[in-house]
Amino acid sequence: MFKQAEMAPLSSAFLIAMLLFGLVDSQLTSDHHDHFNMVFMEADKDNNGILDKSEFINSFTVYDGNKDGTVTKKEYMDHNTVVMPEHLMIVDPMFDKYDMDRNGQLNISDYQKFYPLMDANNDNLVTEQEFHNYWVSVFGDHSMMTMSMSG
Ligand SMILES: *[C@@H]1O[C@H](CO)[C@@H](O)[C@H](O)[C@H]1NC(C)=O
Ligand SMILES: [Ca+2]
Ligand SMILES: [Ca+2]
Ligand SMILES: [Ca+2]
Repeated sequence: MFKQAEMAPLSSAFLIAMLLFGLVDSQLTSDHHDHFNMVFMEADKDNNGILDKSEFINSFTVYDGNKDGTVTKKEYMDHNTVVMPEHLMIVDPMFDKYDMDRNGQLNISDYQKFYPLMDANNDNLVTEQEFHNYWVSVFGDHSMMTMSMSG
């Protein structure tokens, strides 16, 4: 295991390497699908296969380690790294997608603006299928990766 202080630089280098040699030129792997499923299941508190808006907003607090209402990229990465280190390469670009106002931090306003993007049929509910389709469409778009690497 890495010591805590070494985590950030190591994981950035790892990410860039994975983006360059892995994701950019390839399709989604089963790890990515696993990660989408895991995030969905973690947020769908009543396990009914539908992520309603309040469940989605509440899922924000899972990442907010110090409970100050803001989730930094480090907090977000730390949570996901602890849960599943091999999912790291997909977590960084997911954070950037959630960050609707692009200020480098997440708060509830970002989540409120983000929710409708996943709701393909505009019925104010996000089904597991909609959630999955959304992320598959994001990561099928290579400009997402380019953006993440340059930003
Ligand atoms: C979220 O952050 C943005 C940018 O700092 C800010 O304008 C907005 O008021 C914040 N929203 C909440 C709910 O704190
Ligand atoms: Ca639910
Ligand atoms: Ca933000
Ligand atoms: Ca829907």
